[in-house]
Amino acid sequence: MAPNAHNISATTITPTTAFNSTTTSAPDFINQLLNKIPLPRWAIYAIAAAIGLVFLICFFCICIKCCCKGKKKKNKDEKIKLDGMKGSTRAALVQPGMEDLDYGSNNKPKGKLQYSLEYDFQKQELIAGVKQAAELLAMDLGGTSDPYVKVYMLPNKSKTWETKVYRKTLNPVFNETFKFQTPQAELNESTIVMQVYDFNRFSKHDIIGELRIPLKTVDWNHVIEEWMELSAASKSEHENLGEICFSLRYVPTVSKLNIVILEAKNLKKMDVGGLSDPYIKIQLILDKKKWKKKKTSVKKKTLNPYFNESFTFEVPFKQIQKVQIVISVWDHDKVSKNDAIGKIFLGCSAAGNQLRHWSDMLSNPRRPIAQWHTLQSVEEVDSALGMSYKFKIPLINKTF
Ligand SMILES: *[C@@H]1O[C@H](CO)[C@@H](O)[C@H](O)[C@H]1NC(C)=O
Ligand SMILES: *[C@@H]1O[C@H](CO)[C@@H](O)[C@H](O)[C@H]1NC(C)=O
Ligand SMILES: *[C@@H]1O[C@H](CO)[C@@H](O)[C@H](O)[C@H]1NC(C)=O
Ligand SMILES: *[C@@H]1O[C@H](CO)[C@@H](O)[C@H](O)[C@H]1NC(C)=O
Ligand SMILES: [Ca+2]
Repeated sequence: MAPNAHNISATTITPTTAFNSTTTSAPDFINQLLNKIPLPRWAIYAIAAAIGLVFLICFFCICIKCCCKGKKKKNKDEKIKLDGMKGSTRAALVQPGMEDLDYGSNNKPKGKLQYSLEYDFQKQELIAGVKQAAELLAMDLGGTSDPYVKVYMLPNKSKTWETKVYRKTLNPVFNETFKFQTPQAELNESTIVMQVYDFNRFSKHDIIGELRIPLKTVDWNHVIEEWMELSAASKSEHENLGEICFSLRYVPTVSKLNIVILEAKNLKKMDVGGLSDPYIKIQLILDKKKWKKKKTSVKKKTLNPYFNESFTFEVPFKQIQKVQIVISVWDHDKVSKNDAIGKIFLGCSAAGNQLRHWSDMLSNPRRPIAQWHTLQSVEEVDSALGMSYKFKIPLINKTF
């Protein structure tokens, strides 16, 4: 406090002194000035030294901060490079199964897409152009992809357009436009979605990345045409994947969690021109790690399987608050690797219907509570769980 006060008095004195002694030499001037300050010399020197020290510390702080920033940035760059390398070798050697995706790879660049947007006020239609993509993430053996783009509008996903598939390229030129009949008044609430997929002959197509453009931000006086980085498709909306019914029962006294998988219906067809062979996997997750898992038998050629299979897990009461249950529906496939049709997860960190089911179970110990659930996309659930799975080599590689 004290040095500060003296500092102020010193500066207030300065102007008058300076004005009176413009002709005196510098040392004299400083001496005069020091004499006018009602403090002993040593105190003034001490204050000056203190102020100097403070400045020096500030200077060092700034320097250190600058250096650290540089270092951090470098680390990040290295990390990205490492990730990218890992990704390309992985893609080149094997195709990871859906459940083996490494969620750290969500940060990996997906590539970029050049699109255009235009609104025809006369016809009340939106014209969305998919121009070209560049530097797409490789999804196939040999470090390439077979890209195509799906375009649709939200919230009313009435029509989904698709471009042609371009084989074995990471820089396709699509040059296609798609029209959406949309009244002007609804533009503000709409979002255009462009998703870049990798086509696969015998298995589920992988999504490479997506753009989501909220139309209220667009200035319709011009034709928009620009490049944009693709982001991970984590927020994809619910296409109709199907529904599943199961019951949950928890008995705290014996630490038993009982799950009865009852049935599923309207499952999405995974085999081209055929029915699926569904089975259900139940996975318990604790602290973001796979803990326990079980699965049902496979039901042949049906989209509405009936299971009525019961599973019991030992879950101590202190874990029940932390555990997450992932219930996923799979299509058993003898030819290629199995595909997940959809998933949901329950637990205290779940939301909506799933959270309701979970808390109903907890508030009714020993009683089985059954409920239907709408399946969500694998990507959506996995990104909500933020899991990091171990990478396993699948038995059968996805080939073209
Ligand atoms: C894109 O399509 C338009 C018309 O459909 C054509 O005039 C143009 O040359 C095409 N551009 C490329 C790069 O293929
Ligand atoms: C859409 O939003 C913009 C700005 O937010 C506003 O100027 C415009 O009037 C809105 N259009 C309609 C049709 O609501
Ligand atoms: C969505 O569709 C409903 C009825 O089909 C319509 O009333 C509504 O305005 C549409 N909303 C948008 C944003 O297109
Ligand atoms: C379901 O299984 C239980 C025992 O496992 C059995 O008692 C019950 O009758 C079965 N329900 C139906 C509808 O098959
Ligand atoms: Ca492919």
